[in-house]
Amino acid sequence: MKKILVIQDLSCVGRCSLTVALPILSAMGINCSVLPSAILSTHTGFPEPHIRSLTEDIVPTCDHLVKIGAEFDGILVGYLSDPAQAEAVAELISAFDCPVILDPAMGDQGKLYQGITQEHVSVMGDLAAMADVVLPNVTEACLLTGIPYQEQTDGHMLRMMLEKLCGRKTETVVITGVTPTENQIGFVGIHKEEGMFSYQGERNSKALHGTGDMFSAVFAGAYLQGRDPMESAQLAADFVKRVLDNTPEATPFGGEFETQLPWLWQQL
Ligand code: PXL
Repeated sequence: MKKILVIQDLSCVGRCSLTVALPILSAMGINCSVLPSAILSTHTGFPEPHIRSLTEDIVPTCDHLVKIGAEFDGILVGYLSDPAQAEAVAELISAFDCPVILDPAMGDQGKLYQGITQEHVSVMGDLAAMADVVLPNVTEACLLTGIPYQEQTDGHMLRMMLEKLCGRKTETVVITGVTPTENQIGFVGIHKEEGMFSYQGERNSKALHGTGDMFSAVFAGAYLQGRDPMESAQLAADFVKRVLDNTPEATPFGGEFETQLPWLWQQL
């Protein structure tokens, strides 16, 4: 059985990060270990969440995992609550010899999430350069490349961002939430050797917290099960679409992904 370590916050209420990644990866038949980077009462889409940062616990936890001989087939890194966490995570990544998938969760629809600073954007950029796969949305791709955000992206802008983010270590980049027309949504990606790929479907106009976390979890599960980046991203996009279609109302409590886990299981 494949083993993954997921490093993200644990938000008590409001589906996102670990409360999404753990059930999804388990349903995909992956042994999912977790390292909570912070504990929040809710994600930051609710006003004034209580936040306990676990930055100081990341390196000692990592040391203990190394000591007991823990090994992983992949590491998935998502939302981090402060810039110092990115440095601790960089240290952890160096201690394990396995592919790293990074979802540089920092913002959406042209805006930073509550509490994310320019320093955070800068250290996330350093972390992105250490990752094998980077999965930003359009906003995060703009932040990481310094290209001004625009909702309606064009092919030239997307290619420029993909090429900038694809680097010495990074061999795959997938930019999510690309809207070529008002009624379409999808992703564009690049693989260092295979070149560019893209996928579009009908857009569901609901905007829900946590859908990026669902995308990265499904992508990571499929990728660890041996699917190529295009297939992994396609499964992730189809899953998110099903969640949006099957969630009656967009609320900060997030998308009803639980009902779609049997479908996900059947795809593998
Ligand atoms: O879905 C991204 C995310 C994850 N975790 C926390 C968040 C957000 C987005 O707002 O606040 C705590």
